[in-house]
Amino acid sequence: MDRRTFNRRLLAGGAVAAASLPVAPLVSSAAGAGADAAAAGGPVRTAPAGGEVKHLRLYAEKLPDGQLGYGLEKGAATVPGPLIELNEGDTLHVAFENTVDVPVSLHVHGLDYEITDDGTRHTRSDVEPGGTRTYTWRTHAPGRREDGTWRAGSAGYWHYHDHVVGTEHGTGGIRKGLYGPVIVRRKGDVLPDRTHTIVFNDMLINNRPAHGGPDFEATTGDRVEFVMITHGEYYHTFHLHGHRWADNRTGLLTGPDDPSRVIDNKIVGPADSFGFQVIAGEGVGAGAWMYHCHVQSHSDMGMVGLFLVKKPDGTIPGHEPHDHGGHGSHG
Ligand SMILES: [Cu+2]
Repeated sequence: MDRRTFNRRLLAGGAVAAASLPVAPLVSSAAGAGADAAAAGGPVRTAPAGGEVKHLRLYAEKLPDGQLGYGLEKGAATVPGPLIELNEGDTLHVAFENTVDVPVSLHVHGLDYEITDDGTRHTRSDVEPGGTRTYTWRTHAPGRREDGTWRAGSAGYWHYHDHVVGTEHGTGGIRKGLYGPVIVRRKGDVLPDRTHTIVFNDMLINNRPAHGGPDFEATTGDRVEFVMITHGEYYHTFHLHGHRWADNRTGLLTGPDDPSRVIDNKIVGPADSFGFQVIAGEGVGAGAWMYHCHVQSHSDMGMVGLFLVKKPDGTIPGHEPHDHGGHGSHG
């Protein structure tokens, strides 16, 4: 799929499409539904070694509904913003253009950046309306320091957000949608067929209306990755029905002796992020599998969406479309 088609898809699909990007190097570009990917049982694809210097253009924009978003091209902003993928050792230069009528910035978690690129007003690293600025993010592989201690690598499920709209901490920008996912992979990490981003932001998911999803589609056997980020004022618990993951860096066990705890529910608070992979419907089959905040009043108020796992023939047993106690569409 070429870039124009990709952007049309983003425009047509809105926030759901943005949160459902198939995976490709650096930034997700659309591909056929799993066409380029090995299903579970086939050979897995793994991340290569990093070390590349990459460039990206990113725009901050006002969306038609008054929210704010980041996008890869003008007119293509989404909430959450685009998934940025790197491999340990990569350097990324983000040429960031602010098309909004107030200063906006870009602040990243987990990666290496100099103080002048931290995206705050007090280092003057925000961008005036109409302005452009390049932020440089670096990553590194783990290794031993000269003193013998171990230095962690950059690999992880991270995120970026505005740090200046509304307050000195970007409280207004985050509330309106200026946030997005970053994944840094280690050489050999298992690559998913597709990646979905779920952001609990105050009492909403991906800034959508309560009870409005988003829903995510897969076919049984797909290797599906979720990036889960939290923003706003509240603590939540993220729960996914019928699927579990390991509470470690990748969400995957490395073998029978991996001591990581296996969970299907996780406490999350503002600016937390984690990720994991599941095999869709593994051991449980197709279905409209709910995910939600498990704080009961929060789920009752609509912090819920569906992981729609289809049979190979495309059907979902027992599922009536738009049947999750809400009115969300799915892409
Ligand atoms: Cu909650």
